[in-house]
Amino acid sequence: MANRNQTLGEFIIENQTEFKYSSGELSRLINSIRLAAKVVHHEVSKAGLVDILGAAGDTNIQGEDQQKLDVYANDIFIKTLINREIVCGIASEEEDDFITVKGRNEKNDNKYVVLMDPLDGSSNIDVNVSVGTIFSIYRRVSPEGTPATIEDFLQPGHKQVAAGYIVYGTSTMIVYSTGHGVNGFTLNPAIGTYYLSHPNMQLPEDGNIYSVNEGNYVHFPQGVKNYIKYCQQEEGNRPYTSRYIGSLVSDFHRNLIKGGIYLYPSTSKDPKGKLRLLYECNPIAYLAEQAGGLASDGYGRILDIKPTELHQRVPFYCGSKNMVLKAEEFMQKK
Ligand code: AHM
Ligand code: MG
Repeated sequence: MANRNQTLGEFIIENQTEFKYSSGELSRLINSIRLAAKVVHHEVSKAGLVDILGAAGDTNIQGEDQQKLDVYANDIFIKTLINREIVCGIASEEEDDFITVKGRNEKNDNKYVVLMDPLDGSSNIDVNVSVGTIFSIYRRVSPEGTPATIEDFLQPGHKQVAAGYIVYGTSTMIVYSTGHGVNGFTLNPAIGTYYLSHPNMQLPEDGNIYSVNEGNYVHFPQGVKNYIKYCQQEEGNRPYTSRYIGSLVSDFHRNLIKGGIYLYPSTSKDPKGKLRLLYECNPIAYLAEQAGGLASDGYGRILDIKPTELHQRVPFYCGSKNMVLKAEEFMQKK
């Protein structure tokens, strides 16, 4: 029976033996993410005061340049991760190339790489709508003692050793998995502590929510158009409800709790879709599967794709198992 008074710190210690590699290291890594997330939470929660405190590009009262929040979040996560001496490399949506981290005594012996989208859906910031951070963690494949290489980052998603997201919503939450189910922790901002609020999260096998930017409808493949019409037909538990925030973390988080499907298909303008495989789709797909759901590019499992580029895009269909299978069926008929 999960103990809802349990803090994230206690949970990490209690469950670290489940991790098949040296447990302390992964715990320190998750700890650094939880710390950076608190700092970003604090800054995001002030975003509405931007007219008072100064916008990005302005100089604040201390003479410091104000940064855009996504740049700020990127800096905070990178600095915090580097300080813990666990990662040998970091890739971020905000960085063209990956960063190598030499580690203690410049020995290049840290074992993990982290890939992240430090502030996803950041266009929502201006209108006070939830945004998120997404992260993905792998063991390096290059030899310890040498600098991280691109191969460390271009691993298929099923090789992830942990993944998760932070949603900066009405509450700030960390949701993550180390391969033993998915757990969610809610931040009590008054004391800076996360509590286990959503133990062992399970994606309902069926749902009645579909989440897609229907403004792109005319550009969707015929299979997706047919699936959307199917969602809107009156039969059984259909028509489904349409819910789309335009912030992947928030849309996925809602569907994870309530049951639903998120779609970002290819379009005639963007044949590979919009979302990034390595730091958006893979970590969300890992969580979906850990919670009993599925994630597909329309034809096969997201986590089996062998990446070829750091910023690769991929069509994305993710959520309740039976809904993703149905969407695939429509895609494959066409
Ligand atoms: P971003 O990384 O530039 O923020 O873009 C990713 C976001 C996702 O969070 C969201 O689901 C999607 O883009 C929304 O795109 P659109 O506005 O095309 O519907
Ligand atoms: Mg993004």
